[in-house]
Amino acid sequence: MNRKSSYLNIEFLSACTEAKLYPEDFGNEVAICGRSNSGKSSIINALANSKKLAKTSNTPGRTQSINFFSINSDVDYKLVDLPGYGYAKASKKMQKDWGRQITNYMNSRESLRGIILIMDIRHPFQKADQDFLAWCRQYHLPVQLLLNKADKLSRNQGLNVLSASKKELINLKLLNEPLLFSAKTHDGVEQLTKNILSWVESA
Ligand SMILES: Nc1nc2c(ncn2[C@@H]2O[C@H](COP(=O)(O)OP(=O)(O)O)[C@@H](O)[C@H]2O)c(=O)[nH]1
Ligand SMILES: [Mg+2]
Repeated sequence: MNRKSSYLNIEFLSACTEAKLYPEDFGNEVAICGRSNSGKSSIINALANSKKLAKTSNTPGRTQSINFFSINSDVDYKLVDLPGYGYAKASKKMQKDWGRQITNYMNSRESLRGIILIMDIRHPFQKADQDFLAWCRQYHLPVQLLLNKADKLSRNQGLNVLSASKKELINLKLLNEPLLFSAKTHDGVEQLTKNILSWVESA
């Protein structure tokens, strides 16, 4: 592993719509979740310094798979791209499918060590985010909040959202520091890389 690089070597493993298709449940993994369009795919690409590892899209809301990636060619370390939630035009059936998929995954996955939660910095802590956070707490999982698309705000505006978000998280008894992030400028990539490695390596 190249420890000097602030990027991760991320390789696609599989896209799964059923729990029985997941890669074997061993080692340590970190899952990325957030509202549709918050930038999950772009963040995975930014972490790998790639443009095409994960598909980015302006048309959210298709039935999605859970996508598994390996980190730094180590079969024990995985990154998991969970389907996004909160898509305004999602049908009842899609919402139910989402709930079923995420519940199956979170309930069954022994190797899950933490959640990276993505919010669009311009629209943080929406109802669906609050629900998801409450859910993470039930599983006693650490949560790393990324305030993504920080390039869309001025530095000062970004810092204001950051400090308000810290307070929100403390109220929810979630103690990991939120991060200002931009998948576009790669602001925050270095810190997130460190945090992911410390989660998967120290478990
Ligand atoms: N300006 C800016 N746009 C972003 C950023 N991250 C994602 N986007 C854009 O937001 C849209 C949704 O991104 P995507 O990665 O597909 O989101 P996902 O649905 O959460 O996987 C795309 O048009 C991206 O180019 C960011 O940090 N800054
Ligand atoms: Mg995506």
